[in-house]
Amino acid sequence: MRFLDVAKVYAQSGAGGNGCIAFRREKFIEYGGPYGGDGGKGGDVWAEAFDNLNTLIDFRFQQHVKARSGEGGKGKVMTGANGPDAIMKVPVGTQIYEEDGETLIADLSEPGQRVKLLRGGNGGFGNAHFKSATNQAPNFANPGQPHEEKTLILKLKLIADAGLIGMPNAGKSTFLSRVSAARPKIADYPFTTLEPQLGVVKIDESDFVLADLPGLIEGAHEGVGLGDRFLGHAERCGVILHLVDGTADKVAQNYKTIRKELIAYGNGLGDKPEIVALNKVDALTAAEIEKKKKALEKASGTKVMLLSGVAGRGVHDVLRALMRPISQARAERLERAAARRRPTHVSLSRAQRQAVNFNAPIVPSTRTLSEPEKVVKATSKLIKTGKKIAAPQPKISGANIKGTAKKPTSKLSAVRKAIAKKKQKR
Ligand SMILES: Nc1nc2c(ncn2[C@@H]2O[C@H](COP(=O)(O)OP(=O)(O)OP(=O)(O)O)[C@@H](O)[C@H]2O)c(=O)[nH]1
Ligand SMILES: [Mg+2]
Repeated sequence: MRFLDVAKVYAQSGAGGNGCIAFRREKFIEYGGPYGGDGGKGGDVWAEAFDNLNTLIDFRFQQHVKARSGEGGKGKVMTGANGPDAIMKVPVGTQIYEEDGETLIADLSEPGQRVKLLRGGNGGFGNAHFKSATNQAPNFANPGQPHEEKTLILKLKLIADAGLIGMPNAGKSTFLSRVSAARPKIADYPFTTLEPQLGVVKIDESDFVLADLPGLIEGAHEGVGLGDRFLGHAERCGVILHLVDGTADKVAQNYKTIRKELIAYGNGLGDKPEIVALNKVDALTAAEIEKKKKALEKASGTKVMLLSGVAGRGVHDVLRALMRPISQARAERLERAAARRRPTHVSLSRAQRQAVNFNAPIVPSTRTLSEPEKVVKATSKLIKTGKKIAAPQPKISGANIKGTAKKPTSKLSAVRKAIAKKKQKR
């Protein structure tokens, strides 16, 4: 199977179905009224990450992904069928970009992860929907919403735990074939490996995925040789195993050239944990090994491991050294995944909401309490403190005691009294 790590795809969602204009015409049903159903919704376009895929080659042959449109509504208030969704099956590690190739839309880094890329149009309402008291026979309906379309760039960045980096002929493929069941092409000419190869390495009860990447040469970031296109696959690696060909004359210079390319590529490759190994030590004398190791240690500033992919020397030590940063990177990845799944919504108290929403201090109410409210407050204080305090007694007006109440003086009796006074005067 061919390896393809970049693909351009035209995606289109489904349009919504049109609403229907129909009227109920039945014997003995007078004024049957509007009877047109709504249109169905158009299909969405999704991308889903699958574990068992490892190349974007499918999109070389299928460059158009289209979801079906919703069906139109029908008479008898029948709603049209929804258009089925279209699902782009991509390998885990695929990044989806806008047409410019730089604006990231989605990064599918976990199996089963799904993302909706385009939304299908809603179906239009049929004329039965518009029936109202003032318009009992609407003779109009909505058309369905149009589809959405987009050109997408898919980029696959393999999810390997460790990446093999080095100049052509450094012995990268030989090392991969030594430590895993992978069988990459090995030959003594540069650029034998033209596309990344993966292998599963087993070491001390655990295993990891090692990626053999095509060789880099000076100016790779400007497109020299195979360019730095494949370095994208090292972006997600937890550690880089930098192999330096021990049989070359200038090991320190070769090391620096590759470092320059990693830094020029960017995306954090320059800062990734790196393990430097002097390869092909089986073909060197002890003095040569010592001299080249020293030169390499000076150039890299780290401990240099001695390795021979062919003879198997130092292989286990290198694998164990790789395992440490790999475990750390895995733990970080798990943490990130857990953080993504953790609900971000935190419910706030009313006081916190008030402070957040209005950014205003919480001021106690200045309203004077009514008599019953005072009683309630006093009682609740009593309950809280557990103290005995006298509950306020209700005021007793004279009207409540028998015999003491003043007789109500009506207007009529006042008038009668005034008439009686006048009579006495006469
Ligand atoms: N003596 C010796 N030769 C080796 C060793 N490892 C690899 N070679 C030889 O080096 C040559 C290149 O090996 P490859 O594994 O194809 O190198 P590569 O780094 O994958 O090269 P490209 O794919 O071209 O980048 C082959 O002829 C191997 O036999 C080693 O440990 N010792
Ligand atoms: Mg190779």
